[in-house]
Amino acid sequence: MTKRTRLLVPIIVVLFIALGCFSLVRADTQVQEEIKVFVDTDAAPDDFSALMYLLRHPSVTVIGIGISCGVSYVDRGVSNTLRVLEYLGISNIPVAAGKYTPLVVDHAFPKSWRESSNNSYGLDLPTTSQTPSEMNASELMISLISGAQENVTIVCLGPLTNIAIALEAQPSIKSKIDKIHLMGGAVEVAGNVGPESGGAIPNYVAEWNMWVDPQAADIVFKSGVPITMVSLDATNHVPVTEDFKIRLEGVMVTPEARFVYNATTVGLYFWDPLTAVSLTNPEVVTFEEHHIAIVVDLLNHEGQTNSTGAGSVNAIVAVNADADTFEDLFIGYINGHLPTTPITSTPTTPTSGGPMEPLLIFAVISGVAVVAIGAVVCMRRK
Ligand SMILES: [Ca+2]
Repeated sequence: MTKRTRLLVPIIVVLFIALGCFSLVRADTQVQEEIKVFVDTDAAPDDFSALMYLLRHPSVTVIGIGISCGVSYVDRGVSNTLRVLEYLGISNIPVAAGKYTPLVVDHAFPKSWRESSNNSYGLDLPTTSQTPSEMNASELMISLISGAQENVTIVCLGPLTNIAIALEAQPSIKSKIDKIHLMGGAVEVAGNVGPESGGAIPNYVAEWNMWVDPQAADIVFKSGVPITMVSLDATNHVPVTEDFKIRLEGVMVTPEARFVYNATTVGLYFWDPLTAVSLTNPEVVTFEEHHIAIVVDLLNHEGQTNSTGAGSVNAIVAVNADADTFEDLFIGYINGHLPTTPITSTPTTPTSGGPMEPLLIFAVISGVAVVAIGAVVCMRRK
């Protein structure tokens, strides 16, 4: 081998390795398309944890937030959400108050739960000078979705009141909604209203969000807008465990991770966080297609989500969940680290490239490099 060849070989090797690494990084950053999201939430601690995941996720852009009449009182929900944004240093996302009561019924979460919103659930949040939108939640939803260049996904973490009002007031926005991705319902499992109210509300078939405003849920499920429903069937598989808290405590470095640590209570479930994670990574749940009908007027069944077994599919329902994968992704993103778990598409949002793409590119380029080096060496020997 000549002196010139000996100099050329390492240069070619370095060049191809650099190209391989560049393609690896480039392919990784192209893993998922941007998802524009409007979040409608009832501003409970697990809502804030889910919101932080969405705000942290590099593929998600939150364009606005509406507050529904759920666990929090609406005005407190608005101020607490603004304080959460202040805590994260975010000041460019509008937050709007929704309707103070359900459309028809007088259902509400237990008063003692709602009053916890008055002191922001004891969570340490800063005060803020940020002010709510002058629009109400439905008006803000209509305005942002109508004005968006791309279609928008609505993530609903509370009762469906504001969304039903928006769909009825401005049906034209339906064509600009990719889907409504919601936490709620119970298909094959029992509801949680009766058990969690200690029997004070004798409804053992409905989930809280659906029970609070069954008429709103009925409107949304009949709207024709694609729905993915993260039901109790799935969330029952992701309890908040002591192990989760210990694991998070051991690695948390971001404000989001510290907040989630303080906001999660062992014995409850990751209702809204599973909903958020299954938006970006649907592989954490198992989906089934259903035609869901909402019970609106049968005593002690209001808000029941019946899979009728007939009619066209109007909802893709998450019926199971992989707790380990969920926890990896949730902790990874809120803690500012890209998880090692491959990112995949949502059912209606195709991705470009899979986890094998960067490896294949690297392998091909490395192979070409080896062949090129061999050829150069052979030529020089001749
Ligand atoms: Ca919620």
